[in-house]
Amino acid sequence: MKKFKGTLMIILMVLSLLPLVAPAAVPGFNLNDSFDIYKGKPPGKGGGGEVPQVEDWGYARIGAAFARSQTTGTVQVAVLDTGVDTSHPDLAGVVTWCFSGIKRGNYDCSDRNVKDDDGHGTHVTGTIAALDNSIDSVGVAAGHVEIYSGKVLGKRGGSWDDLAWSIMHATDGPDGILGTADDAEVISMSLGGDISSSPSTIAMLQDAIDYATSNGVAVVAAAGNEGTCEAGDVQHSWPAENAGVFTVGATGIYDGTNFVTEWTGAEQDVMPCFSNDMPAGVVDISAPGVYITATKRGGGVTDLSGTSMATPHVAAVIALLMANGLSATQAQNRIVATALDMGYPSTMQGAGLMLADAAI
Ligand SMILES: [Ca+2]
Ligand SMILES: [Ca+2]
Ligand SMILES: [Ca+2]
Repeated sequence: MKKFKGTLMIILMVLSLLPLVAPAAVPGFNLNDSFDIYKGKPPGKGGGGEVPQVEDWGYARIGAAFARSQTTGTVQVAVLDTGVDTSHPDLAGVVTWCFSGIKRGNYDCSDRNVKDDDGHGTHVTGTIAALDNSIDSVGVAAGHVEIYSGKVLGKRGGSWDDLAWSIMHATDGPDGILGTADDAEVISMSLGGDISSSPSTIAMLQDAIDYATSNGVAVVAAAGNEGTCEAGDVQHSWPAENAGVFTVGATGIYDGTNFVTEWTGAEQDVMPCFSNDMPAGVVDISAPGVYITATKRGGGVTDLSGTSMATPHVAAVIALLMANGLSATQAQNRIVATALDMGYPSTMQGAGLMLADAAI
């Protein structure tokens, strides 16, 4: 009986996502975290698991501490993801507004409708905003951001309609009114999917993105993790491919044998094969995305890899630049102009590795 009920619920959920007419199969989008999810085990079990604060290698590599030291002010960054564990001690007070794109409404951040039932959104949020204190990790824009958590992904992925709604909802901010101080400055999306078979879905998403960018919001998205390192093997992903989106590939640091997790200055910047090689002009920038240490759902930290992990580094640096008074466009141009060319095709690395200390 219980099983039947569960099956029925899933069928109802699927039906509710289908369009009323023209039921062409449009795949939903998924987390860009297919590479090496939840590497390692957290210390302790079932939450807690607090560790002395560690600065992730990526934080060091891009010069985040210096960039933070040169920043005044605070901006709002919307993370559209699986939700955020707002009870995590290293994210205390960081998330100031929660909404569900799936339910199309605002919720108290402790409500189950915005709960992070995966851990992906909690990790992404930590990379942007984990507190600079004595525990766990530290965010690239720590102390200079408030996070808006928009839950757009459930256990089975998400729908494009919900994502488009959420982009516009985040742009309007908590008061629901466009053009006020609480509007998001940055929207960070560590997600994507191939909707090349549905121009109408791409257009619907583009309208939402245009609403954000035309109102001064920086829209950042992951390139995707379907790359193969085979020349000419071009991958597609949206919203990465939508016009006006600042699209992010992943880098790691390499000691000649392995990707490593401590930046000493002697390592090579290497792009992992999973980072998508996309049509010309799509990828804008690259950022750390291999073995990234950040906040784990339930407490403590964990390492994850993917363009999902690179994206919040870029969202955070745009936030720092905007906190200093730059526009979204100026911030993105600054990051591109000061990037380090790693020698990869621009279809994969964009302008190269983002250097926060140079951009600031
Ligand atoms: Ca911390
Ligand atoms: Ca507003
Ligand atoms: Ca782009």
